[in-house]
Amino acid sequence: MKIGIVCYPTFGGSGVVATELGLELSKRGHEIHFITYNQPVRLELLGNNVHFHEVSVPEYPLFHYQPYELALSSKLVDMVKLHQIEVLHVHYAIPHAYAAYMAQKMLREDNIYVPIVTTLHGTDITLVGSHPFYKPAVTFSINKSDAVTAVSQSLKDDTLRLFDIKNEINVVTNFIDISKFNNNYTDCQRAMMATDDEKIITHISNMREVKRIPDVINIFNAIQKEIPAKLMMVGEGPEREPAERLCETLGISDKVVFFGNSNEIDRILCFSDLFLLPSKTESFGLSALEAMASGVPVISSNTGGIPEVNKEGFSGYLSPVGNVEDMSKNAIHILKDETILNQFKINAKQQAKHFDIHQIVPQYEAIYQETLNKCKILN
Ligand code: GMT
Repeated sequence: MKIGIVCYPTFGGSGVVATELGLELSKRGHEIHFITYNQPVRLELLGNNVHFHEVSVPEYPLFHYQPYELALSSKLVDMVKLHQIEVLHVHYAIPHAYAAYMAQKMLREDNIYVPIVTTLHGTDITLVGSHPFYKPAVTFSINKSDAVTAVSQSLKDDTLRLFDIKNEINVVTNFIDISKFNNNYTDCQRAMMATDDEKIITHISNMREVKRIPDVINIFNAIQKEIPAKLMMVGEGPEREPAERLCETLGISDKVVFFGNSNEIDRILCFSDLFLLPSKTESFGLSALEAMASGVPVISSNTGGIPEVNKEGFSGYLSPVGNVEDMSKNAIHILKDETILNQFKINAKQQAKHFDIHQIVPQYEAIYQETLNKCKILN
């Protein structure tokens, strides 16, 4: 199949999922065309079956906002025609589903029908999409897609609650290539980060308010009072600077390392003992799954889709949003006893296997095929 994938190419779960999906589909013999404004961050190798088409938005001084959707829908039209793309899979509703719908309409003028599969990722629904300024366009684009998927049952429920949806929503969970998270690195550089008696706690995110970064720092502060520990903060975002200041105020700056964005999170997770994800909302929590795949237990909030990923008392613990005391207590419980910690590490890895890429990608293939068949009958 020739599949066009539209996503945000930046650090962020939806772009990571779209990229990994495209790479796996190409390994399974499909021809993949990434259509976006930059090469996706985790897309390092462009093979024969994987192509990247850049969407450029010319700057024009008259415009206060440059019209990205317009440039994207025009590019989609051109690429579908040039490469005979059969299915467009758009990740993140805003503005991708909307731009794809416009492209579909334009192509129709030339008697080309390309079905659209829209995958909802979370913030496109819970934080941004449901804002009254966007809601009518988001509702319309979801209803006009030929197939819709959500990355968790919780996100499907939220979408049905917040929007007037006429389309069926299929839950296709996020996934992970377990083999990429094999932490038997011979060069796992733990010794560079901590002494043997120190535990390593990690948090990875794009450090926006929704991630509750002060909670991460406060949980770590409580842990380090009981157990020698270091905190690895990975990612960039508006909450980073306030977090660095909070570390200074608490007098723990020497125990916290801020890495910035990293393409090698598997190398950081390979020496981590515990992962913190106290988010206010999270449709899935891909970073928690990546941690678990590396054998790192997770202390998280019990919001959104996280309980579908992190299992209470097995792969980690879940607490109500903002309950720093409970999260700290659970973290210390896991970390203070080596036998308990090792059991949680084994469990975390086992739990991650439920989301292996080889189980999930065929679900997308089936949706593409079904959608194509349905469209052939209708046209
Ligand atoms: O939350 C982020 O930092 C990024 C955001 C995105 O759109 O890339 O993540 C959302 O999609 C991810 C992939 O499906 C999910 O794992 C995240 O839980 C979801 N974020 C939220 O719902 C806040």
